[in-house]
Amino acid sequence: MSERSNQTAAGILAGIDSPGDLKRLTADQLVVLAAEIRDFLVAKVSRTGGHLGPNLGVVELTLALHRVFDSPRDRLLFDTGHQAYVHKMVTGRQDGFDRLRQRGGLSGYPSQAESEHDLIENSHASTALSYADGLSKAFTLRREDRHVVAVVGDGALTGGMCWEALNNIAAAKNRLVIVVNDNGRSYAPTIGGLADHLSTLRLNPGYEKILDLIKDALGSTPMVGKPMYEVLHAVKRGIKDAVSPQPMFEDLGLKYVGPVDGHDVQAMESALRRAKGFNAPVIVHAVTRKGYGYRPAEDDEADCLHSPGSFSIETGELLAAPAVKWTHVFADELVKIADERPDIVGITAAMAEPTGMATLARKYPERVYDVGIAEQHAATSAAGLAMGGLHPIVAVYATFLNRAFDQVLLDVAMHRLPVTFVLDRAGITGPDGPSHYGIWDLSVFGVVPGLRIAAPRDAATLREELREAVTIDDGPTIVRFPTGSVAADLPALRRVGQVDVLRADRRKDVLLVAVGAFATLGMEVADRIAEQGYGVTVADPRWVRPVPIELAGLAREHRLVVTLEDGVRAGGVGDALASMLRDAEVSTPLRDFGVPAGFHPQGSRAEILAALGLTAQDIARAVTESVSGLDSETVAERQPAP
Ligand SMILES: Cc1ncc(C[n+]2csc(CCOP(=O)(O)OP(=O)(O)O)c2C)c(N)n1
Repeated sequence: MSERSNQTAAGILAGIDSPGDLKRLTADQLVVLAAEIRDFLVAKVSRTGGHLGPNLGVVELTLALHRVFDSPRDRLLFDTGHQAYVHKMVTGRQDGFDRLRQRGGLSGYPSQAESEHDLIENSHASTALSYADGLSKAFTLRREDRHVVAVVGDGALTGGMCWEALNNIAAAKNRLVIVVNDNGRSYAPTIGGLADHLSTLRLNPGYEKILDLIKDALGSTPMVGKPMYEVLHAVKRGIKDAVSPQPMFEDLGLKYVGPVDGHDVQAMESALRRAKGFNAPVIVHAVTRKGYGYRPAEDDEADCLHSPGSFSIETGELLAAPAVKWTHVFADELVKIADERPDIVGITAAMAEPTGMATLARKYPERVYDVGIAEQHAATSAAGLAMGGLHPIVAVYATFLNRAFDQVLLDVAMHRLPVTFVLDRAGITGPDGPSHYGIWDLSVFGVVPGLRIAAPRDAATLREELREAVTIDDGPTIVRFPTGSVAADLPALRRVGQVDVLRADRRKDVLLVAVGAFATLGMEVADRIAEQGYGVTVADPRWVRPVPIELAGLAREHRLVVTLEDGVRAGGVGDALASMLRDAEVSTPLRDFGVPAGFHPQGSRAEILAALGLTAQDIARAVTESVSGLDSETVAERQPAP
């Protein structure tokens, strides 16, 4: 490996600006290039943070793809898209890596705005095969002579959409290449029947022999002639049926090529060329190693440095000082609750460590279920667990529960089942960009009858509200909190019904209803409004759906109601409170501050909130203008108490 500290592209890499440049390289040059790419990735991602392990694992695979296919005429689709860095590097975007995932910088996922080589921007897993199915149908119908190639990980293959797509792809019989990037891992080792099948293959000593066999035969013969293929095919069938998933895919009606050593460019190229020639749906099974070529990533048991923040190149250790994160508070409290209540079980959708569910799994392994990247299944499986007398906690990122709306609505809520969904990374998250923002949950799940949503403001209320959630036994609950470190506890002055009052000035001009972690922002806004001579009450509803009725009484006493939430305004808590005030015939005007519905670009959480005008300064200015514009009648004159 060359010098890791090398920050700019050098050697062969510096001369690669487009896929055409790759096609001119010799086999030896490709080996050097792969090493240079790894150095580049490690150097850049060590500074910006980003998806390291997955990209180190697809270097050769990506080079082979671009040499065999003709992007953008042929369409390369990356499932999830977190493994597209190498693709970006060879499609003219090396310079962007200094500002990877930063505001205005290179996206961490494919992005149509960045390049004609990119198509799918969605970073939610298991979609690429469906896109590919549609694209290949379109090319066929329009008689366009173009190939569609989808790269999908074994982790993403645990998502149900992939199987729905495979079923259709097999039936449609169109020309389509599916590259399964099988590294045996999602974040952690991939779970499930398919994963077991694939890992049996990897562990089988016969497999190594097959790889050697294929390598020997194909390594020196990039273009495999038909006779050679027939021989190999015959040899492989003999050994491989016992150790590969070929029969499974072939039973589905898909051709299968593999297993291929995904770190051997020549072998990958040969397999892809063969697949390309089939003119039918075909699976190319590439076996790779997550984090390949960078020891700290290969050795990282938790997730092969799946997506670290900035880190030391020498050791792979993170540079950020450890801080108490929302996730840790949840994880620790969950274990305490589970100690007391044997009916508490956990579900994670392939994200045990990032959601904190791993803490429970370490203590009670038999009480935590990793269902794979299968949020819909997670919700309905939780319904089944609840029907069986347990209280499941489903811990997912807020953005990913969107997928399971129907399951939450009908499978869980309609059956009034006690399932608690814990939504981590709610609100504006940051560098992962628009498809990772957890800004839809309050609106989307706010309409689910019988579902109660808690938005804790700090560590103490997270513990408290989680405990309240698990005592609710006649329907589902959501507990949602943001990303990052948890700020200092914000104690309440008093509790009115279920509402915490955090500040109560003598003058009652503005009632500021702050949702969850925005309570801290609310207190800052209140300070600024108070400096202008207005009196402010700051209330944290704690449970935001249904909206607590106590807020109607508080609203009646004030001249203006202001809501602050870290979620889309449309259908959010502000909307819900406005509707509740109308029903209660409270005519106090309401201004709601939240995230405009839209696909907001990446950046740090603070940058994005500032761009959206969700800073104490901006909100205070707007509120002060509103309240100063109100007539000076007293509240009592306008609204006689009922
Ligand atoms: C619907 C959904 N759930 C969860 C995630 C979070 N996630 C991102 S990558 C990943 C693992 C993907 O594993 P795999 O497809 O095998 O790719 P690898 O990282 O191993 O290359 C997960 C769970 C996601 N992107 N989408």
